[in-house]
Amino acid sequence: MISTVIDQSLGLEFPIFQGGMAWVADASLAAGVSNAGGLGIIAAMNSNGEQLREEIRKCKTMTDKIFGVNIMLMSPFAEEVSDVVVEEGIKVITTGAGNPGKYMAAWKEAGIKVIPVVPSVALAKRMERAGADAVIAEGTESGGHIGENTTMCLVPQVVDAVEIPVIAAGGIADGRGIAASFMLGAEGVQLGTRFLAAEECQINPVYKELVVKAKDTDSIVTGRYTGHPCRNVKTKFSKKLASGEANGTITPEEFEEITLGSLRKAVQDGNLEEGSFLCGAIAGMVKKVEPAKDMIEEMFTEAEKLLSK
Ligand code: TUI
Repeated sequence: MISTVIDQSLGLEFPIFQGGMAWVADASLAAGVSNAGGLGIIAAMNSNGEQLREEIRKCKTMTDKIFGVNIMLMSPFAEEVSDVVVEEGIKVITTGAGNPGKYMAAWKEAGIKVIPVVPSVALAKRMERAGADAVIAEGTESGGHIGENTTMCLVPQVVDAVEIPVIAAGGIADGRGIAASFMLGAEGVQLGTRFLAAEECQINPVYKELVVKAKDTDSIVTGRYTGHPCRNVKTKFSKKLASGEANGTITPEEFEEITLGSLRKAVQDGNLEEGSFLCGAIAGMVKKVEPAKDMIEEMFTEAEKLLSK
């Protein structure tokens, strides 16, 4: 049985987090993963304080297990949602796309475990100094907005640089990836793309089908020239953006305009013409839609077998 400081300190059955995917990670998915023994996470990204409170309360009716909230620090609502998590008694927060330093004191005072996502060693060290309880080292294989370093290179370097536990993310979708993460020194894993295919995940069926049908070469990174590179499923839309970026026919300002709201169009409407279907480079390994519980049990059975070799 795989057990680490992460599952022990959070009271999980398995040391696995579900990524706080914007527009995707709602009460249904978070409760599904938490009920399966992992840490389900609600994404606060697109919610204001009251919308997040409603989603948290809904999740409490769907599971009596621990679940977390991901706060996207670029959100215009970051300030208000940072209060709501305290008021609602949330025990774990993950953060992305910025430095959670200014909220740290209030969260720690409320006894919340704060686990920032970091794309580099420098940021991991800064987060440790600021009081983070652990960090999620996220490689460029991840879906959505990404850093430059790969999971294979980033995780061991972060493990060597900090004393707090490290959770590996990016390019993990089965027991082999989980076992590999532990070999790199991680104490846990975070998966996003695999959970897009969970039965409990409420995304448009068009999105699920794109992920399940994807092969190894079907993810594409767009928007490097805006300073916010983003990994998506290769579609006519994302390929058009990539070529406009490469040949200069779409300016960075036009790019931002075209992609504004495009994630919502993918998740809710399955809009292939104007939607950004964020996914990781591992989408080619996600083969079927199934309950989160079946995914987690199968992955940990496989990881345990590999690690005991
Ligand atoms: O946050 C992510 N991935 C995301 S967020 C997202 S939603 C979105 N939609 C439209 C525009 C912007 C976002 C889709 N995918 N991953 C975690 C992550 N955090 N990756 C990189 C970082 C990061 C970057 C800079 C963390 C900290 C940081 O700090 C800079 C600083 O202020 O020191």
